[in-house]
Amino acid sequence: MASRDLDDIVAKVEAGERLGADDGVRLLTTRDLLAVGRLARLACRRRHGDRVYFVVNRHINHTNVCVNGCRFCAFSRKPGEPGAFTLTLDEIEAKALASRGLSISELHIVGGLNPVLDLDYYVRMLRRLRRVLPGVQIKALTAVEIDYLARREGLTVEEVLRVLQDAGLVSLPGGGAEVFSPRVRRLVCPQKISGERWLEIHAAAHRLGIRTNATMLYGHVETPAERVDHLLRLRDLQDRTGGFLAFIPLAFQPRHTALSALPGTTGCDDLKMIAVARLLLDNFAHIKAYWIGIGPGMAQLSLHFGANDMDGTVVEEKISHAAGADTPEYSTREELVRLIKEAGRVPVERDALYSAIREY
Ligand code: V47
Ligand code: SF4
Repeated sequence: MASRDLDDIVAKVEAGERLGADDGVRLLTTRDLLAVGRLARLACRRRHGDRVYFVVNRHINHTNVCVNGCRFCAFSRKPGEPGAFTLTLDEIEAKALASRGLSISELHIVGGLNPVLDLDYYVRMLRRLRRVLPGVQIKALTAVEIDYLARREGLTVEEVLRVLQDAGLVSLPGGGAEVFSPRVRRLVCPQKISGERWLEIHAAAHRLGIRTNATMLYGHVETPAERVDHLLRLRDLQDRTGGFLAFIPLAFQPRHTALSALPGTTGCDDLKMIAVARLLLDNFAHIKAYWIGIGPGMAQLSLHFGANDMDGTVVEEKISHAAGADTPEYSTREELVRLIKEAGRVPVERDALYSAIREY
């Protein structure tokens, strides 16, 4: 029997009423996982019916050199440290071209804050990729990288975004958001831009017509209230701009990081995080289950807990795998279609901006 202590929240969701911070904390902390899942599934199916999206994409990490040193990151290296790499434009082009046979529709490009790379490197990268793969949309550079480039070049964020947009940038990935709480940022990423700055940069992108994603790195030192605060700040900005495409909860992978003593997330936590995101982010169309972080099986289950997107084929993933993720690094179109169909849903292949390419 389901417990009755969420009855008032159930009534709100059924009536299509907006949930508040207290509701969010209660949903995150209840033991009644299935009740939360049922509500999230209702909210998701109201919007999307049976359709679940996926994208045939490729990730490229152009450099792991980073001056920031976030404590949860096992991917980055200081300039000159063993294992540091920076890809040349020829190497980036070769990686992109290697995926040509897969008919990818999105390139996802992120890296560290590398003092050697100037705006011109990124402009030439985007132009070259657009020339060799003209039909492929490029989602590149987190708000953290945009801020770094603006400061490095003495330009405003708007100026940097405009230059990148002209060179072919279509959207920004959601990285760098972590948890907005200043307390959490002080503990896990003290050198990173503030939550306010992250939100400002996404607002600037939205003003220029650049759509963006949002993430939250969960499962380290944050409290339930801090998770909820993060989601509500995203919801506020989305009310003002409507520029966010998707929210992606990122499950913290602790191995090889300065926080390796932490245990990482559990299956119940992963499912609840997806469900609560769906319920609180009532103005976000898409909640993505990132199978790289939680595994293909959990990502498939999360389609019954409010997720409507399985992300993509990815091909090569370095950030979560540097931190010990034991998932594969790539998937195939066929495997994503199979996972979605076996969950009883209709797979829809999409591009970076969520235009449908093909229904299976
Ligand atoms: O911002 C770093 C996270 C992010 C770890 O927009 C870690 O479609 C887990 O933003 N364990 C970058 N996560 C990845 C990212 C992303 C991924 C997939 C899709 C999209 C999208 C965006 O990776 C960073 C940071 O939050 N990260 N270290 C770690 N140990
Ligand atoms: Fe650098 Fe990003 Fe890693 Fe932080 S998470 S150290 S900003 S690469």
